[in-house]
Amino acid sequence: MVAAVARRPVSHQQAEASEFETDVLEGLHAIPKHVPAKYFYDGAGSRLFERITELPEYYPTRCEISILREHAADIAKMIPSGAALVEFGSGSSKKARILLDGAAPRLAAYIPVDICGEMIEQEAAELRPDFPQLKVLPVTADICKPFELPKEARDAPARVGFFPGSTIGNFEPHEASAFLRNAANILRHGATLIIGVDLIKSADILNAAYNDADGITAQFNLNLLTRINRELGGTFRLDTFEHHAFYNRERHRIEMHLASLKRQKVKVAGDTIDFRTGETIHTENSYKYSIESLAALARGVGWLPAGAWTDSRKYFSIQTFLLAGDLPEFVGLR
Ligand code: AVI
Repeated sequence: MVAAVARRPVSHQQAEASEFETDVLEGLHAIPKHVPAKYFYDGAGSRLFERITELPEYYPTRCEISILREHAADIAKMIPSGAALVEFGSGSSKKARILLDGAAPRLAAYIPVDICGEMIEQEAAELRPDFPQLKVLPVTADICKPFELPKEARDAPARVGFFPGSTIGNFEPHEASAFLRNAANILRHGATLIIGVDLIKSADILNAAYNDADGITAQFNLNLLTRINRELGGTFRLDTFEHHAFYNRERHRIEMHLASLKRQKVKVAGDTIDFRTGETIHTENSYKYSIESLAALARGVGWLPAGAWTDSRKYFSIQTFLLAGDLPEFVGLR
């Protein structure tokens, strides 16, 4: 006989909490040890990331905003009249505002999509008074998984995806391909995609951006251990781990790690984890692309390069892609 099990509905938060535990334990028992970078962003982590974006060494945010401002008119030309603008992982919508300043009157709707429903609802409430004619229709979803757009976006003559911040660089290349494929399935035929991507450059500039003099990136990295201690009953002593970040030239990526300063045992969710002196937890990869290497990745899943712009030092890029249909002339840099 099969016993009947009364199933209680699992809340989104409960599901996320157990996924956190599973991912952390799996990663800490693996060789080499690792924890997914998405877990950086609890309240304190998100505030520390905001501070990173203002650091003198961390150029990406400033460069991206300068490109968006300088080339706003050209970028806006990639947004057809009546289109719906879908921002993937929108967070604060700060960069979308630059596009909306020019394009809002021509848009059917703006759809910010983020896993954190509370944050995008709040952002939407702040955007509406500034763009009273624009339909702002937030969607709470994981941008790496299939999700349905609101009817206004499905019925629009075209959909334009916006994925700023070089967040694509925090995906492994196969995950970046999967994201681009998922975006194509969601935005469908005739869509445009506008992506902000950090570019390959000298190791000195990259190393400085992830090893700031004020130690904010170190705090951001170590905050992951604070989160594990708080949410998973961890016993990490933060003064026994050190922030390491370096550019891996072969793989075109910044790697962030937390290195154990001594041999030690740490408890997490009842499990014991052994560390050797110098052993690290790999916490983040931040891949850097060239215009060509991102184009190759995008082409592989059906997106055709349509435009690219950089800042004057060629540190960062905004690149646009079209899903199918007639190709207009490539604009901006080659
Ligand atoms: C969010 N992401 C694009 C940042 C980056 O540069 O990879 C996260 C970050 N990690 C350390 N500093 C900033």
